Amino acid sequence: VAQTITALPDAFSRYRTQLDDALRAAIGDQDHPLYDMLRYHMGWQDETGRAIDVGTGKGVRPALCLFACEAVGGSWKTALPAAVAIELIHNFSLIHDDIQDGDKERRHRPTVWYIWGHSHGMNAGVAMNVLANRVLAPNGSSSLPAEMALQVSSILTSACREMIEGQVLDLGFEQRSTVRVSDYLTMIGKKTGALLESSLHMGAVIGTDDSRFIKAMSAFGTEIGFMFQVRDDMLGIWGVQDKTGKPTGSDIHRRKKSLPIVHALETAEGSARERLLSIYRAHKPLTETDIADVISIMDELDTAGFCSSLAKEHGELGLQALSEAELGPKARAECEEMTAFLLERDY
Ligand code: GRG
Repeated sequence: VAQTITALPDAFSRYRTQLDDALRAAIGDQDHPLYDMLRYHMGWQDETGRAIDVGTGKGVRPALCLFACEAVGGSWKTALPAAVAIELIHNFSLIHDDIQDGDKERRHRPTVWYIWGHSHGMNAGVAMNVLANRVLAPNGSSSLPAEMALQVSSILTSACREMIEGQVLDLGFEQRSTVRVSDYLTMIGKKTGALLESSLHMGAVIGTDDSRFIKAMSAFGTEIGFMFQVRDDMLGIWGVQDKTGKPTGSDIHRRKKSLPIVHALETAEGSARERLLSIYRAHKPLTETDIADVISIMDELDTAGFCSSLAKEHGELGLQALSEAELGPKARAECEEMTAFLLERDY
């Protein structure tokens, strides 16, 4: 996996302070064990409740939402409730995903369920979801006009439903011996793409009523959603633990049907195919040799090259879709910069 040469785009950092303040306000400071778990997950507290600041997630979705609002001519602060809601929904999905996958670590820290157990992990995830809905409720803390809050909330709810559909497909793939690249693309379009698309879609809807801009932003989001998950899958195999928080080869260890393995299973022939199938069908934990063999088969098949090209292709499709609307030159340049960054990110 190539080193990141692109610097963090300004759009991913310039909203950060206000976004963090708004997220903290949405989660609140109640002295109650539920909120301790939420604040722990966000990286604001340690597991004993002491305040810390270890840095949260990358905040890609809220940044895209605020950016989209600004890029179509709106004032980005008006989109803060949508940005907060999307980040809370994303974190709800991560808390539940960690339970479903049995992951003990996320963002270099023990996961919520690993500390408090499955039941509390489920409670924490659902609470994140409920708080997200409350931020956008017309009579809630949202500063959006009621009609706008309703419209944005409906975009977010649909995306959340699609995300869960995608997660169900993904879990189903683990039980199947054959998954085609096309099945995989359908799955990630839902699991990851829907939320990324809705980030830009909501931001654009808040910033303008010009449907060309809204459509262009939404189409851009769909494509960078594909790109984002393909890159995520590459990092799950060839990523470096210090950066990603996951050991190199971690998705092979878990027999996840991520894109690299889907590609390898679809294209390998002869003894390589037999070897892959025997590793993926066995019911015992994978050995270091199994993992090294899978990686060497992927090398032979240039699986990394296939994944990179696919990611790049979707990035280009996204930028093409944007050309349907005439964004200002600064906004256009920033879209290109964000696309390049997300294509090459190593964390
Ligand atoms: C069971 C009701 C119910 C819901 C669960 C678990 C779930 C629905 C959906 C999971 C969706 C999921 C985990 C998608 C993966 C998307 C992805 C690439 C996550 C990593 O996103 P980053 O890199 O994370 O933006 P950070 O840490 O930066 O926030």
